[in-house]
Amino acid sequence: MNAYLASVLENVKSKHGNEPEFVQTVEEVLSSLEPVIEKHPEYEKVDLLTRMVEPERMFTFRVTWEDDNGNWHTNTGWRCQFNGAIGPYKGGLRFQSNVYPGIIKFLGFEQTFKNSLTGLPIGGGKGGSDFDPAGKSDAEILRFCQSFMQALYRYIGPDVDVPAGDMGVGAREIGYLYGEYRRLKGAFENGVLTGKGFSYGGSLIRPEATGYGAVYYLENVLRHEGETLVDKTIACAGFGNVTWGICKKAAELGAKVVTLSGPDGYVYDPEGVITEEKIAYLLEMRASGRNRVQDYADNFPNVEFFPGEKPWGVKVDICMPSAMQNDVHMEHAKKISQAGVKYYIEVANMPTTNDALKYLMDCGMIVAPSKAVNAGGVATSALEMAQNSERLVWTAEEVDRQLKQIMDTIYSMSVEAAEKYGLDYNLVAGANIAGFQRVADAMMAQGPF
Ligand code: 2IT
Repeated sequence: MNAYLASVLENVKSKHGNEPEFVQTVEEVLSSLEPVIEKHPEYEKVDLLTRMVEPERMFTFRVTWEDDNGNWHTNTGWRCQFNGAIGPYKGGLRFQSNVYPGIIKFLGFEQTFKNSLTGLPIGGGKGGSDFDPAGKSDAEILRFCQSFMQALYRYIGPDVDVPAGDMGVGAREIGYLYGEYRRLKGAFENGVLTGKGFSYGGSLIRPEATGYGAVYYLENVLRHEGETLVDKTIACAGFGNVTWGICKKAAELGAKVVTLSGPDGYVYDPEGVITEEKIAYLLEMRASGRNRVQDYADNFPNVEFFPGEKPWGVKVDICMPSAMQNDVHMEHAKKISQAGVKYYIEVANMPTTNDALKYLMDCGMIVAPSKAVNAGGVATSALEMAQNSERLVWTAEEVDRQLKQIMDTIYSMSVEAAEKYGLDYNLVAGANIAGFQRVADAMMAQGPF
């Protein structure tokens, strides 16, 4: 990292030392940008990077709700409108008890580069609450979502800021949030949220899109090595919506996901999560709200459950960490390398600590970064926005075709950006550079604000 980038990072560290996830993602992105900054002194001249690591706007709001026993609770909500240079702010809402400004900021920063990579007109945003949806009744979730939207609705809109789901926010929550927005605005502005149900403006393939997109990206990586998905084994983490989409598409293309994980441990299914019944069961597990992966082992024969452990170190061809941030630490990276894994394809947002990611790359493993790999989700959200503004409904085939094309383009743009700056086949740096470039161009064009 050159002196300019180092000084930007130092400032972020001193200002956000109590937000380690944000510092981590800034460090990861800046460490790829040295060749770009050296070639473009105009960026340093206007201190573009300091501007880029500062959210345009971030606000906090009170969310008060009543539980089923008549007790009142107060949570905090946040929305970070990180960068709107290339389009309306766009990004999910996360409801999880560990949410705090550092999580929202890291996700908003990642989202800015990811959205840029899609090539579509969406800026970066993220939001959420420290509300814990686990064990809440449907009526409690409804009241929480209504209260959340009452605070947020003035600050979002189809051309302003378009939230979506993330952990803890799925189709049910989006429905409740949208219902409240529509009531407050008195208008059918369904382009204000994505991930909606199909009956009121949701896009076909959106539920599958993040997982499908990840597998489409993976196909490109395999093709580069002269390989295909047929007979490949994949270790996934988590068992949520994204992992479900990976299982489905991988099975369709002849590969098999053999591990899933949860807060309680991981399961190993040597036959793979490949049958319709098994894939559908993941949705049941999620809907049950139990948040237990052991249920999968209890429900299907020949599946082993490893309590309290992670699936990193299982012998597979491909690792796809698809659960959450910082799931893979140095100790896991070493196990992954020892297990002879050839491909490490990040899926969750920032699933790897920076030292572990560097270690895996230094081992010679083929590493792909989440901001490229999981961009199919938000890309399909942008396709949902396009359908809403055109008042049209595209077929599943049409959305899927566009999704695949977008993923192929993200992959090739990343490869080309790395090559352009003499970095060989470095998908991590390539994604950072390609994502940066478009936002930088737009910010330079729009003047200093
Ligand atoms: O991390 C992500 O890209 C998302 N949670 C989806 C965001 C979106 O607007 O669809």
